[in-house]
Amino acid sequence: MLIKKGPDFRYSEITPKSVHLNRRKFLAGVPAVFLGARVARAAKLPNLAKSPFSTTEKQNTYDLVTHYNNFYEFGTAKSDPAKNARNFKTEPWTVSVEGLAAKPRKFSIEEILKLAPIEDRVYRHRCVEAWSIVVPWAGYSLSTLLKQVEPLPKAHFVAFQSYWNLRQMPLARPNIAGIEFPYVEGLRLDEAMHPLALLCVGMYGETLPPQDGAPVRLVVPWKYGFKSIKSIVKIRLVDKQPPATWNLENAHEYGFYSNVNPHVDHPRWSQAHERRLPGLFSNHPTLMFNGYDQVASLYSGMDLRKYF
Ligand SMILES: Nc1nc2c(c(=O)[nH]1)N[C@H]1C(S)=C(S)[C@@H](COP(=O)(O)O)O[C@H]1N2
Ligand SMILES: [Mo]
Repeated sequence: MLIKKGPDFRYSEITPKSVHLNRRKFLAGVPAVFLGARVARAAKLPNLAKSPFSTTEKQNTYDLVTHYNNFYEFGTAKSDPAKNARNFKTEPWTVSVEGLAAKPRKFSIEEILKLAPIEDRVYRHRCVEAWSIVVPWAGYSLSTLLKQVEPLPKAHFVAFQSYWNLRQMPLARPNIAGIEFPYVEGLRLDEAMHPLALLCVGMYGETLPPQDGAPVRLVVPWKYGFKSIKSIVKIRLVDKQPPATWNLENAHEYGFYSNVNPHVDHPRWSQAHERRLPGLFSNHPTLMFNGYDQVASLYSGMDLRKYF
């Protein structure tokens, strides 16, 4: 069903008028049989609330942020996801929030969008590859979703899992991408409950484009980018430290914590400086916790060289 009119809220109904009208005009001439595999379009997220966590640094352009991606399910080159995720079908979408919780349940993406006011949060995003970008993400604290299911006292970690489907993601194979799938990540529960940890449903005031992790991803701004898992389908409250994709791949190079830290180099390159895109030179000093000092208390008493 393409444009359904009914009492139930649909993701497509938050599409801006202009896009809707243009699509209608375009679709009017297309036989319905070709419309089965409809693709979610970026839609306006109206009335975004401002966030006190936003940086005032200059934002990168939408064009850069949507054409310089890491999303190995859609290819390993930075330019691959923009091309290969173009037809990624993300409707319908549900996220199962399960495990050690009093009220585990599934949430449709429509429910997630309505759970709390969506905020505009401008974060600096720091990849482990020593480049960084500034993006106006849209979402709300992950804690809002986790509280819905009432984590039990024995839940100490949160495990996340990305969508994985070879029909939609033919490149998402270990022999092609060099990592195992599905992509998985984890946080300690207190990290996941920190208000800075963002459940992200959009960017630049619109829903997420496929290459940036539609329809819902994490953004954990004090950690290296690979912790910010994309296109999430499962969130599980667990008692032990869960597996994380890059740590599984090479535990010597990628730790579970992966806090941005200028004093702990990657074995193959320095983390002391970063390249602030679109700049060409790695000449900006890396900030501890990527500048998000308010998380420091989460790690008091921990040796961050050992727990890197
Ligand atoms: N499922 C999944 N999530 C992922 C990745 C991935 O390959 N697959 N790459 C990670 C890495 S290394 C980074 S730097 C960020 C990139 O997010 P962006 O493309 O929106 O900037 O996504 C992270 N999340
Ligand atoms: Mo990354």
